[in-house]
Amino acid sequence: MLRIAIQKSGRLSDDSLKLIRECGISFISSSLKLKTESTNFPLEILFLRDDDIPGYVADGVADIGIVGQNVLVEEGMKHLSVEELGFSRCRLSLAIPKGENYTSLEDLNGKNIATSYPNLLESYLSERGIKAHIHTISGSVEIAPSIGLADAICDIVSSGSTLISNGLKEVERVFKSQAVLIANQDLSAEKKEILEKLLFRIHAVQRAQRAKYILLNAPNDKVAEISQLLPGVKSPTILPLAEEGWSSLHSVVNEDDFWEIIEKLKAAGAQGILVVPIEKMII
Ligand code: PRT
Ligand code: ZN
Repeated sequence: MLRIAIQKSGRLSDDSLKLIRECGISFISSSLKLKTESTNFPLEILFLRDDDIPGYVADGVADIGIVGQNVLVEEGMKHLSVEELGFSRCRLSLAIPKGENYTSLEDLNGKNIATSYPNLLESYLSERGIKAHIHTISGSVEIAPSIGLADAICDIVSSGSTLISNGLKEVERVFKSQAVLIANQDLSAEKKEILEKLLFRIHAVQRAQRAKYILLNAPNDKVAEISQLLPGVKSPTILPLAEEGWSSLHSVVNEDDFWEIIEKLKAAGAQGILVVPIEKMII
């Protein structure tokens, strides 16, 4: 049995549960329960505050966990990281009141900066030779300048709307973060094996998220040219259509290349292009 710690309620919770479910792992969850066991995979789920997850994993109370890189690195536990999960993307940024001039980081020399991430901020500033007074506060960091507590803040930004609504502007990006899977460094052979199985499933889910299944029709004399545009996993599947002189091509395209490829395919004579999501992808 492997024990995973995920955030009980917060920005990481839904996507963490969704990932576990997409890996085909079923469990009954209730907002009142602090732990639950899967009914079809040797996994127990603990629901905790995100800040406690790295410590519990390091101590072996949980074997693995899902947490933001910002919390992991702040707590000095980067070495536990196993896999980037691609969700809860955000950044830790420095921001100042929007009416103030800003030319470079030098402007923050000797200033008071409020943050919940003193370690990340301290190492960012000291690497750049800046000395500022860091005030550690645990929440509502964005109001610190307006109540006279600080000249600047260093906080998590995602859309940027919290900064705007508090009259602040982002001036430097200190750290880029996303959710990561972390693991205890001393897992038993049995637990390592379960973790490998889980990672295999996570990779299949992640690959599928980036990939799209594409089907299209093309005149036979264009098939070679269009196949060049559709490398797929190995090479495209080509099937004859009932209509003489036409074929159907099936392949996989990467979401990032998607629109560019579609344009090239149309230009090369492809018709009836269908693009459908893939649920799992094993190569
Ligand atoms: O109760 P618990 O301690 O478990 O949760 P928490 O309140 O400490 O954390 P939570 O749920 O707010 O965030 C969990 C993790 O989500 C963080 O550690 C980040 O890795 C990640 N994450 C992603 C974010 C954001 N986006 C985010 N926007 N964490 C916080 N915010 C906050 C930010 O602090 C600011 O107040 O949202 C505001 C900014 O958002 P925008 O969209 O207005 O820029
Ligand atoms: Zn927290």
